[in-house]
Amino acid sequence: MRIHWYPGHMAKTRRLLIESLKLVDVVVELLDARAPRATANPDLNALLKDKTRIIVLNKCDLADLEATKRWVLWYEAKGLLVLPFNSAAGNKKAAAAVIEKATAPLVAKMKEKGVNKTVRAQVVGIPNVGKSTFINCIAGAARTKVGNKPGVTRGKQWVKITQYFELLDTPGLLWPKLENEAHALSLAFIGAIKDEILDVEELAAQLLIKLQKICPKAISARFEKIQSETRDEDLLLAVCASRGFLLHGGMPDYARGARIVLDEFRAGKIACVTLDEPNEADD
Ligand SMILES: Nc1nc2c(ncn2[C@@H]2O[C@H](COP(=O)(O)OP(=O)(O)OP(=O)(O)O)[C@@H](O)[C@H]2O)c(=O)[nH]1
Ligand SMILES: [Mg+2]
Repeated sequence: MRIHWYPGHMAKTRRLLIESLKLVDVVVELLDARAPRATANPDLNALLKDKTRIIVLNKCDLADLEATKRWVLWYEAKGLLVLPFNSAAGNKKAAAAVIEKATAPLVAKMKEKGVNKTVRAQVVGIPNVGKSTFINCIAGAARTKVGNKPGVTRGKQWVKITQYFELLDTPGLLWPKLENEAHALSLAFIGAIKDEILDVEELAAQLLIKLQKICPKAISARFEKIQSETRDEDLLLAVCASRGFLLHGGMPDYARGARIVLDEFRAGKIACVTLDEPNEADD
């Protein structure tokens, strides 16, 4: 399945990012803990230059715990500050503390000059990764709009946390070309690409094939008609059979089956899985 993606507003979002980087001391890059590699923007290294950067492995409640530990070690080995986090139910102190740690040298330097530095942090990441939720978590209140679909935040928004600490929310940024097909699929599985532009039945079928490989027991437990011997091309049919999704005339309701597979996967109801590993060849 080839995923074509070139929305016009992404170019604008990229410009916005470049502009706003000039205003901040630190960048908090939110990755989805279920697919840290696929959700890392390959452009960001060049854009950030030597800007202080923190990695947050967000939605870690939906990812495989052991895989998250491996990703944390991998980022730490690169000398980066990294925090596995659940923004939907997270410890706001832990998130604020990691930003404080990253900016402590700058704050101390300014203090020596008699200035109480206001730390400004920008939160960046792909659409729907949880940027606005992360900011609300630190703020302890619903200060930015969130939603369970990509493209909710449309412009930049400053959120003042304390007199000396401000966070910048920005729209999600997807790079224009998704050259790596596996990464493109992962982005679509986790809901970073609008379903409206995708063939959801094909997407759900691909997701079932992937899950059958990485967590066969969980997938059979969720959809009882899926067995270890179920062929790849019959997985969606087995989902429909498991839930009794039939159209008039007895044909399987593939559209409904596909919707359920995507929704339940994204909500972590099938299994907590991580789709990519830190030691793959393309590092
Ligand atoms: N389970 C879980 N859900 C989360 C977490 N963080 C965010 N969410 C959910 O993910 C969805 C997207 O969150 P947003 O904060 O709107 O994402 P965003 O990155 O700001 O998205 P855009 O503004 O569209 O780029 C919402 O339904 C949140 O409740 C998390 O750590 N765990
Ligand atoms: Mg947002």
